[in-house]
Amino acid sequence: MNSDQLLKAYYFLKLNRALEERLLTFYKQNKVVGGLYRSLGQEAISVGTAMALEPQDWVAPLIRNVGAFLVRGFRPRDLFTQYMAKATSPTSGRDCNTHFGDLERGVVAPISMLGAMIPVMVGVGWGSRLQGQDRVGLTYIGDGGTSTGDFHEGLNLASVWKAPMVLVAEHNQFAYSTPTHKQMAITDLVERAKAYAIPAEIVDGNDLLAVYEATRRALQHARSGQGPYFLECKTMRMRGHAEHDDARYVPAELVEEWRGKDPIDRFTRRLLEEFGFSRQQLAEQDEIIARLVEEDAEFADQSPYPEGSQAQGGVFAS
Ligand SMILES: Cc1ncc(C[n+]2csc(CCOP(=O)(O)OP(=O)(O)O)c2C)c(N)n1
Repeated sequence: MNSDQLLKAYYFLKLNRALEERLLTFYKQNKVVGGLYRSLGQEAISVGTAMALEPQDWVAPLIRNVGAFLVRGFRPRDLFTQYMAKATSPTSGRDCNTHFGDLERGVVAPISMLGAMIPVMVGVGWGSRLQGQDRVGLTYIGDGGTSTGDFHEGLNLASVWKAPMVLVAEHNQFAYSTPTHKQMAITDLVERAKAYAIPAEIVDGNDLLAVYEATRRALQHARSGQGPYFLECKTMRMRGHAEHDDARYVPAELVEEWRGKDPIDRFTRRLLEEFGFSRQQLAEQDEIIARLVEEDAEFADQSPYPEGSQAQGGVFAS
């Protein structure tokens, strides 16, 4: 990354976190419709992978990938209004949280069933290959999601067809309340990809630059016609599954250990100590972020709910 990109990465990491912190306040005020799923401690994965994409590539973010939406040009207000089911949201209040996309921005809206986006993104990558276009499809999966049938079928299909697809597995130790060792007899998710002859690597998911560089390698591999690539990003889910879940099943020492590996703290230290940024430069970004988050939070708070009569608009082709 050059220095512009480094500063951008800082901006997106901090924006990702500030946005979710503001959402937490809305949640406590009972203004969020449904659950609030956070990516606390996992921000470097969404931001690092999305920043590695080329503009023509496609990405399918899941609930923990707010950072990918931001990198692709969505604003905090898009997430706020989605979470609050406001008429001004990308789905006009018809769907919640991260259940939205935008074909113009190359963002495919997620399907809730875990693993289902893998065959979809295999199709996106393969379709673009058939059209002679240079696009890679990238999506994400949690450790729990790697135990679904769609994961295995999708990876097998991707490998046999050599589809330009990159799968980023966020190994955050828990699938809801189930620790990885209680749902699979392996410790590394890469084993699952290797079973389908897909090249796979383990990445420190809390190191933004490591994630970015590994994703560049993965995309290069997929783009060159060699087929899919699998990244296992080791990380930790620092909150419950969603905010209603106090995660009492997670040992306190484990959370403490990972608090010391916070991806934003680590990246900030490197910017200051290794890449020559000043505290002043970072503080300027923090101010821009705080203003944007407040402006967009206000916008969402003031936005109306949709009219009932509009419920079917955009659902069926006219
Ligand atoms: C096929 C399927 N089964 C169950 C669910 C309900 N569900 C949503 S998220 C989740 C836990 C996912 O754990 P993991 O894949 O490890 O991702 P994480 O939440 O840790 O990021 C479950 C069981 C679902 N969405 N899809």
